[in-house]
This record gives sequence, structure tokens and C-alpha cells, in this order.
Amino acid sequence: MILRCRVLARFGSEIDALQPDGSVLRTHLRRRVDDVVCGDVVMVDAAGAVVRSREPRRNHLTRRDGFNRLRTIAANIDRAWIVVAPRPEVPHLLIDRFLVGIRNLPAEAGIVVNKSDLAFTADTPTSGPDLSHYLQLSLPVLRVSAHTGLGLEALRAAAAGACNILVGPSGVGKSSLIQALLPAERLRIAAVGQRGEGRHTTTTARWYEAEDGAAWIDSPGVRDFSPEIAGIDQLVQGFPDVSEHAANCRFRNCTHRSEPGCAVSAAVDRGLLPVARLQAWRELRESLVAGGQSRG
Ligand SMILES: Nc1nc2c(ncn2[C@@H]2O[C@H](COP(=O)(O)OP(=O)(O)OP(=O)(O)O)[C@@H](O)[C@H]2O)c(=O)[nH]1
Ligand SMILES: [Mg+2]
Ligand SMILES: [Zn+2]
Repeated sequence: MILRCRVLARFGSEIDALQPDGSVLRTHLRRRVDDVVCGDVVMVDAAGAVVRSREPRRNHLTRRDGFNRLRTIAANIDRAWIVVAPRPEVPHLLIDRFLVGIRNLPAEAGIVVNKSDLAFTADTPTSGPDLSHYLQLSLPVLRVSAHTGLGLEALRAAAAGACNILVGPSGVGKSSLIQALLPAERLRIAAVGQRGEGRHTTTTARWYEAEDGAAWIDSPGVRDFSPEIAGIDQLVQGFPDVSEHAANCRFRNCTHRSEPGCAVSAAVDRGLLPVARLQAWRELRESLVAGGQSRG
């Protein structure tokens, strides 16, 4: 019998396939159909526990591994949430880099500030990190806590009916959030007292289905992310704020460094654009030029 299955996770040459009846079947991949990741839809020969074919993907998220090889993390993503925590500090550059990658999948992007229970302390008496600039980019910014449940209903509502992936650094609580949203599941979470980056508790992306029709993909934490983009047109997708000001630069090919009549630098000077956004733009623009991918 041939069954249409969702790929929950991949382990080497095997996958966990979610069958139409809701049961999970550990299934083998053959070399002919090897390009299969979490979120894919595959046709499975249930008797032989073998994947016969994969359906075309809407999109897929990739990243470079430690050997600079391109790895596909997950496929068929509607919405990607960049998860951060107020401490040790919010990784602004990582957010900006993810934003470019997500917008070009294409998929919708949002920011989730988890561990908001830690935001109100003596050393940070405000409501946490200032991410107001991202709101101006029409990006939802949700403050939540997997531990206290704060903001989880808003996150659930924003995720309804879509396939959502959680991305971000290790230790920010991506798995904890999915665990809090789906109490019947059993996710691996870093032990209390082992907080912080670099522990990499989650080692492979995994798909979870909610009763409200949403899907959640938990992904391994990353230290860095480089969007795979082909040129400047794709770069501006992640920087509508920079490109809005750039339209008024004197030179069309302005690099927004020290050119006369640069409207982007002027916007930074006038407090209309955070300098960190301009720095992130420059850095990614340079990597495009270095990679020979610039188209002007
Ligand atoms: N105070 C507080 N701690 C939290 C919260 N959410 C998660 N944690 C803790 O943060 C630590 C890391 O949580 P994980 O869910 O394993 O983090 P992760 O993002 O999945 O990490 P990787 O799998 O390594 O990418 C654990 O000790 C959690 O208990 C929260 O809302 N508040
Ligand atoms: Mg995890
Ligand atoms: Zn300029």
C-alpha cells in the first residue's frame, strides 16, 4: 500500500513518516529519493517501509554547516519565528540575517522574545529589549514565556492554520515553547541550570502537529546564519527600511558609507534608522560582492 505521509524528522538514511491514520512509521530512504527533510510530503510504500517519491516543495530553509556545505533544514514553511531571549543579549545581527533569509524563502517572519519572565529584574527594569524598530517593518514582535505561559495564546493565534518553524540561537527556549504549546508531546529540553548558548540540545529538526491545525517545526540552535541570496534585489527584501531611505541617495549605486548625499547615513544621524541595521546591511552587501553575486 502506498501512503502519503508528512516527514516528521530525518535521521541519516531514515525518516519518521506521519501516516494518514496518525501513526508514525520509521522508513528508509533510497539513494534515488534522498533529498528529503522535515516538513516534506512523501509517498511511502508502507509494506516495505521505503520512500518512493517526494512531492515538490513550496520552499525550503538551508544553512551552511561547519564545513561550508549547504544543508536543508526543513521544507514547506509558511511562517518562521526568530526566537531570542532578553539575556544574555538580543542578537540583532542574527535577527537581521534571518530576516533576509526568511523573506526570500519566501515566508512570513516574526520575532518571539521568550523568557520574558526574566526581563523584569533590577538590572533590566523595563519590559525587555527594545525591538520597536522591527514593528515598523510590519514584523510581529511577541513577548512570551514558556515558563509562565505569558503571551502563548497570542503566539498560538498568530500561528493558526500555518506551518511555523522556530529558529534562533541555542538555549533561547525554542523546544520549551513547543512543549508549552503542545503539552502532550515530549521534547528534549536543556536541564535547568544549563542555560546559555552552545549546548545544542535539539540536534535535528522535527515537525509537531497541533490540534488547531497549526504545525510547529523545532530546529537546532545556531550560532550564525548566512542567507543564501543571489543578489541585491533579494537583500533589499530583508531591508525595506534601508532601501526606503536609499531611494533618496544622490548616487544610485551608493554603498551608504561615505558618499556625499547619502540619505541612509543621514537617516541614521537623524535617529530614523538604527545604526545596527545599517551595519547589518553593509555586512551582507559586502558578502554578496565577495561572493561575486552582486548585480549592482
Ligand atoms: N526563565 C525561563 N527559562 C526558560 C524559558 N523557556 C526555556 N527556558 C529554559 O532555557 C533553557 C533552554 O531551553 P531549550 O528549550 O532547551 O532551548 P532551545 O532553544 O530549544 O535550545 P537548542 O535545542 O539547543 O537550540 C532550559 O533550561 C529551559 O528551562 C522561559 O520562558 N523562562
Ligand atoms: Mg531545542
Ligand atoms: Zn547612500
